[in-house]
Amino acid sequence: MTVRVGVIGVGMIGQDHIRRLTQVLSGAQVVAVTDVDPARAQSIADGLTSCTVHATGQELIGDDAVDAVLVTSWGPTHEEFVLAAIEAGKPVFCEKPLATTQEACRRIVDAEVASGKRLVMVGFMRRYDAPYQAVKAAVDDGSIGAPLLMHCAHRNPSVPPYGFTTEMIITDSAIHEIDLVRWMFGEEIVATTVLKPRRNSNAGDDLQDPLIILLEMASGVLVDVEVSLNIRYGYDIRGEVVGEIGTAALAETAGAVVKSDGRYAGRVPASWQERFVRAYDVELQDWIDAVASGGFTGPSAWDGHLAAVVSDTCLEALRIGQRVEVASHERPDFYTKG
Ligand code: NAI
Ligand code: ISE
Repeated sequence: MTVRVGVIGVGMIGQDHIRRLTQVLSGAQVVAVTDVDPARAQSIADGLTSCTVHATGQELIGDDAVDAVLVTSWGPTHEEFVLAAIEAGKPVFCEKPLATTQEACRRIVDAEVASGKRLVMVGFMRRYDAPYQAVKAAVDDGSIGAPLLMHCAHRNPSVPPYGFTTEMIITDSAIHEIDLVRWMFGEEIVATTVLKPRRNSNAGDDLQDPLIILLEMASGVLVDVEVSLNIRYGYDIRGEVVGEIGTAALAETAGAVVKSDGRYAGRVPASWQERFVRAYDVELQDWIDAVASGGFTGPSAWDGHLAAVVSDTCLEALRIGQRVEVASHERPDFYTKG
């Protein structure tokens, strides 16, 4: 079966996902697109075979030719499109964040549970990244002993000088680590503290960049996350788990480390598109295969909801400058089945 996909929001990642669906992966066809910028939607459709341009996301979701929906519009618009896809009974892949508040995520969870069918996958692609999977394997097989700490760095070369807020450092960037450590250690985050180091003078005037986010896991594992959004030298994602008898760290580079003339050098990726290119491929292929077989896979709406609960807690910790405990939430049975 070829899965006929409709894409809502054809900006940076929407276009990148369309490229992989049409040129890299198998089993999918992009049959419809929409964007609040209709000219952009039209120019993307013009580059595809038999692709309809819809005026709105709702219209696209209602199109009988669309089997499954890919939501790659701005975060605040995700809720309405994911809810509409659930209502239409169509599988939906939603880029992170699932929605921008825990209340909005909870409405999605409730709607999915009420529908009786798992339809939502969230784009936490780091779970599909081979280096992160290798670190998790070392944690799971006991070769570094019980994990005690994890050091993470999430460095972007730059973000636009306007429109990117300090809160988005948490809700848009650190949300990846929030999901990642729940997956890495198979347990929940119970408390968080957010620290404000000296400000990078390359950041926009209103941006407190970098931030240090401390995440306390239920077992006592402590995770520190440095998020720097204007570090200029490249897109650098680091992670190292410290265990009782060893450590496991993301490999420094996916390419070669070249040693010559008394020096060594390797490439720092330029962007998230470059660093995680394979992870996005594997993630979306996994989704297409699951949709084609009538099943489900990947990070769930519940994962998206819990990530939002923690990111809301981080926002509170940032606001009051103190440690804040994360409220516990009982997982509906619906999300433990299968
Ligand atoms: P972008 O601004 O480049 O693209 C968003 C597109 O959505 C724009 O073309 C905009 O016109 C369109 N749009 C906004 N509201 C819409 C609506 N109501 N209906 C239809 N179209 C609408 O943003 P970008 O960077 O592509 O991010 C999109 C989403 O993907 C965000 O949620 C972001 O957090 C996520 N993202 C995820 C990444 C990952 O590593 N998994 C990487 C980059 C973005
Ligand atoms: C962007 O939206 C992403 O999701 C990238 O993966 C992340 O590294 C970046 O910080 C975000 O702005």
